[in-house]
Amino acid sequence: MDAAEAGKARVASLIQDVEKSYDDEFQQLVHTLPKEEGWVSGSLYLYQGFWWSSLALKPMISFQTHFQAFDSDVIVVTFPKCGTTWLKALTFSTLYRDRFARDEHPLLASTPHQLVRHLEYDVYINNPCPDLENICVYKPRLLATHVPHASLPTSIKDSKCKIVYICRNPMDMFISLWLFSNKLRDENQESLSLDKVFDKFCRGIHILGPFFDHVLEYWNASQENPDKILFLKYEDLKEDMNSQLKHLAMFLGVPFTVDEERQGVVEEIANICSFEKLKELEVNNKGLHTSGVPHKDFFRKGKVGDWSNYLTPSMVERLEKLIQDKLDNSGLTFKFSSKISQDENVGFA
Ligand code: PAP
Repeated sequence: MDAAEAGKARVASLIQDVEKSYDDEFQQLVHTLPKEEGWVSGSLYLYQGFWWSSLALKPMISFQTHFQAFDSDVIVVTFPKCGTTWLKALTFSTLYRDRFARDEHPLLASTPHQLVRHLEYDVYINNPCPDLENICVYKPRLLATHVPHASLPTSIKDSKCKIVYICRNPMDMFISLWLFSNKLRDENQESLSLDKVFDKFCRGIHILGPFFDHVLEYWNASQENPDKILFLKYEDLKEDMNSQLKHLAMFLGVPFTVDEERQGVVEEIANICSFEKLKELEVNNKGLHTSGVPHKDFFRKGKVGDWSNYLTPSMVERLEKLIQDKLDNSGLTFKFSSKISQDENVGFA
């Protein structure tokens, strides 16, 4: 069995196991929730205004109920397929850069997802009260989640811990999610057609959807409290990694020194975390993540604007309208192409 087949089998069996593990109380809760067919196996449940997979719902509620934040914690929050893998690598490499020698960078031996553990898709999956002190080898603790702002554990909101959020233009995010979901579908499931999932996406029925609600919650919270939440965009990282990295380091309270800048530390971090570098490392090409996803499936094309190879003009038109409706007056804009021109900006800069 190759990694792709092993991944499909693992995802399907994990979802079955998790669903079987629902106790009576949880079953009762689940029965009250609106339900839709998932894009992979299992179902999507609408919980606190967002669609959760049957795999992550229970662990997310454990996380929400039991997690105690420290003031020193750093939480990477992402919308799925918006740069989770990349931001984990960048934040880890920036925050802990004085802990390892350059030629012994932990990213050479572990995947970004192993170094920055995901709360609901990893650490809380098999354990409602995981030992986070042991799980987080380096301190301050650095962890990741997709949880919407309104559903964050109170201690994250009330403490001084920092949140780094990343999102991406919804067209590239959607295509990435569609292709990723198709890779993970069971052998006996048909591939998801673009038409069918596009309509679901526009109606917000997808993992952690609606996309715009998730993004706007964090956008508004970051505007209100910029010292607490750093709001990043995938396209900005692609366009100007060095200044984005300096901004990240400053936000985390570990600004690059003049000496570090002279020595090229910023460029080194950008380089080791780059799509090209991570994609070719052996560690990212073998094995499965705790959620069953083959590690290599977190790396596909890593480009801005790939949506133009898939979306039809009428799909683009529908999405542009949706973007305008949702983001109007929010001050949030997206870039849709790596060669930015005024025409290619929707949302609108
Ligand atoms: P997740 O939310 O499921 O953990 P996430 O890492 O956000 O996944 O999404 C994967 C996307 O990020 C893929 O995009 P694509 O399908 O459009 O190609 C993947 O290629 C891209 N990606 C992964 N690592 C990097 C990186 N180092 N630099 C840029 N893009 C990356």
